Amino acid sequence: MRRRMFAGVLVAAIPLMGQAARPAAVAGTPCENLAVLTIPDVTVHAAAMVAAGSFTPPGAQAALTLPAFCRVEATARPTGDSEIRFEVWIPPVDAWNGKFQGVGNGGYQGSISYGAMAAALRRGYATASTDTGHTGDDMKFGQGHPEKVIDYGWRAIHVMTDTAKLIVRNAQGRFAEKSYFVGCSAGGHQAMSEVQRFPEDYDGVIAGAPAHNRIRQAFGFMWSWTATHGADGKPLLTQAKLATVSKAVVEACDAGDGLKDGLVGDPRKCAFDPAKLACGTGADEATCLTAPQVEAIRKVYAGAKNPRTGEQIYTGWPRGSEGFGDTALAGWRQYLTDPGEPARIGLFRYFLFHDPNWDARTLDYDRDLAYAEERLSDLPAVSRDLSAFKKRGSKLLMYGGWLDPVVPPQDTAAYYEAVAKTMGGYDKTRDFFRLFMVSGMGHCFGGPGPNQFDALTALEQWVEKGVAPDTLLASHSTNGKVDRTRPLCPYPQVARYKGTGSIDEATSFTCAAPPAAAPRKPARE
Ligand SMILES: [Ca+2]
Repeated sequence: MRRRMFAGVLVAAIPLMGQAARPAAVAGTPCENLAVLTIPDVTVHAAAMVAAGSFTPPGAQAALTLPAFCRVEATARPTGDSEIRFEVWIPPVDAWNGKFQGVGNGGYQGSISYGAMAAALRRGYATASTDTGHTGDDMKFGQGHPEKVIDYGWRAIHVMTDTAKLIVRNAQGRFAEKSYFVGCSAGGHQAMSEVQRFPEDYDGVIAGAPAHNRIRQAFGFMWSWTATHGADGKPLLTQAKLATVSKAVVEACDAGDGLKDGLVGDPRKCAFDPAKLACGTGADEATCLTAPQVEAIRKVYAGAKNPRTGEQIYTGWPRGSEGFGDTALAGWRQYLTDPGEPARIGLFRYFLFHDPNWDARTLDYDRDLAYAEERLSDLPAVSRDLSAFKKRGSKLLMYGGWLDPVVPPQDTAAYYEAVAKTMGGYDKTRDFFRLFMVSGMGHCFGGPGPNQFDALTALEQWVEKGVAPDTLLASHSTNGKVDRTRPLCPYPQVARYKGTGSIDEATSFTCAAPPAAAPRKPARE
């Protein structure tokens, strides 16, 4: 694995002295003066105070309401082909909580995450975000630009982190006391890359729905698109059919987790077969499945396999994720069935084969996987040895939704199990790394289950006070009104109903070992 450490030497506008531990009375550099910082391979384009009130980010439709901050805009060029834009937002010294927060991105989207920066700033953090070295989500940036693929894979976030910490130090007169990274989806991938490649960068890391198994996920998208489309490229399944399947999954498996609450606790324990919905001869209605539709769904559940060795390349998508809500992201539509071509086909066209006309039907799940893993080793972040991060004393909080139709939750849980095995068991893992799986949650948020929770406060308590999160309190709202709360439990524990009290109240639940693999009857207590 290539690892180009960013040479973070900074010629500061003020003398670097032993000021790190002193209180805020130490003067920093006025915001405007940060524009003249001389940082190797970095150009600071602008540094200016933004007054409290309304701020409309570049390219955005809606304005954000923000407290006052110093806005620094910069570009890093750690290689001759790099063009990594990033921003650093710094609260005035009396509003600063003394901490730094790097925030992640979504998809392959080459843009700065202003919304996430705003959330960090409102909590008093100095914060930074990058466009990861390109603009746009279509992956064409990688064609003939291997260094830009590396920037996307891991370098941009690290360079941003390194540089932003120094800029914050100059602005405030001291380094941040603690640094956090917060991300979901691609941001979860970035989080895991930092944990594995640069364990010194962050004291606390939140990795939501981590898309860190990046290459195999792309093979999974190819597999599931092929499974759900006819030879003519048309989708085999409509929204109505997908919704029918999700309803049938709940009917079949809701009670199997010990509590009939409209949610399937862990879909890996649900053996629902879509053949149960098979149409009668000749019929094709929204409430039933034709034989090709049954086959398509079975293949998506089963996941990509190597045809020669039988190896499972990537897990399938979970039962229940087909169409659990009305939006394209609340089911298979956005990433599997709606697209005219497989999602992330650009990885093959622009990153791997350098052929914009590459035909998905020529994909070889054996040789091409081996080739991709060799050539694109800068993309995934799936190392199971997190000992450098653990040894440093840093903490990692991961979460995933059991209905995620983008990053299959089985892959997230399997990764945690693999790390635990490598690190010497669950006991030696949960002292620095906890996973919270969320029943009834889709991709990063949303879904029929309680899916809103404050992971950052829990992580702050863990990092700063040594109080590890034994539960996270999650809530579900309808029209802005909370109608169910539930504890989230550190994997492999699950929330178990105590047997009395409302099933819509978190206090009626306790975290416990999961029920046996094949539950025979509802848990009593
Ligand atoms: Ca249930």
